[in-house]
Amino acid sequence: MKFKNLHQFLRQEVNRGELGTELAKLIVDISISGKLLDAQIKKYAFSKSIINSSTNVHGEKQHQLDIMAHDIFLNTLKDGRVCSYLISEEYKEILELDPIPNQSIFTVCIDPLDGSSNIDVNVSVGSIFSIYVQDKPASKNSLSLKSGRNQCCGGYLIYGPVTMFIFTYGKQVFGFTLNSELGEFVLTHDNIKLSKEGYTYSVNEGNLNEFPGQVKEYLKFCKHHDQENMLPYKSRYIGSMVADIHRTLFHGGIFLYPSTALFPNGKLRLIYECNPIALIIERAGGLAIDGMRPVLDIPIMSSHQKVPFIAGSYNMVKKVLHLYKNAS
Ligand code: AHM
Ligand code: MG
Repeated sequence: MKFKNLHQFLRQEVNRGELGTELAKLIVDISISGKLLDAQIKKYAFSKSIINSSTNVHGEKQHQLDIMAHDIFLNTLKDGRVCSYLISEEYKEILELDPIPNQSIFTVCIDPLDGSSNIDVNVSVGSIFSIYVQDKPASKNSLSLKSGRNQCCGGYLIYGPVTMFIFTYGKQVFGFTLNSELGEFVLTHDNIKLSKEGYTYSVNEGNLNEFPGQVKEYLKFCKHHDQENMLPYKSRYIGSMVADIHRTLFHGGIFLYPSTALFPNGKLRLIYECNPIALIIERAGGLAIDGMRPVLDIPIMSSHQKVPFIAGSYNMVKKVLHLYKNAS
């Protein structure tokens, strides 16, 4: 593949009419936040002095890096002056920024640092983002995002052995890798596709007894022996969604965070965790559902709403969908 950094790529896409200038600027701002955060993670991941005992809006333990990550995205987007509203996992209210007047109205939704509970053991973590463009000014308290189908762009950064930036707008999913010598994201994966079949399942099986019957039945299927059909499937669960999804996207498979008896809406949040991942998975040829319906069709009711989430290779997720439909 010919060398192309993120700026060259975006400029070409703008020239071709595939991408608007303002959206291209937002993508650049997100990539800058990712580079800054990457450096902070490497510096502070094991630093005991910055682990604090605060809790976020969801009552979950917050790592100091969660707060740093939020601040990095907020400040970069503020300076970029393209984003109008920011919704962050780490902040209860919708944040109103100060964009240059008379341009499109963009709302960015972010999970600034997903999987931060894994940081101290050097497991890959990530940032997840979703972008909407609105026609008319929205009121700060009720943004009319409607559903994930309206995202104009969605993606994630994964901070692993190498840092990658995966995103989609239009029809394709692109992957860029941070070249540490150049300090730049370089196009390494053009038009990423997810295989229709997969042979790996990824779920926190400690919750098995709490799962709906359909999920229990599917997991039973994953574990039965049928060599011809590559069963039993392999079990792989990191507990850092970006890492589990990244493996699923590149190797095929299924990721599940279903409802449980205690948490009927699961754990993951719709607008800044599930929707952007669902957009990538669908664009790559896979499927993402909450059990009965595509995640991207779920009406957005509030900023921090949770949904059950099942995503991955098309045929695997379809099988779970059938189990849900047959049971209803
Ligand atoms: P976080 O946003 O507070 O990091 O929580 C989300 C994470 C996901 O990355 C991961 O899929 C999930 O929580 C793991 O949850 P569990 O420990 O219940 O399996
Ligand atoms: Mg998260």
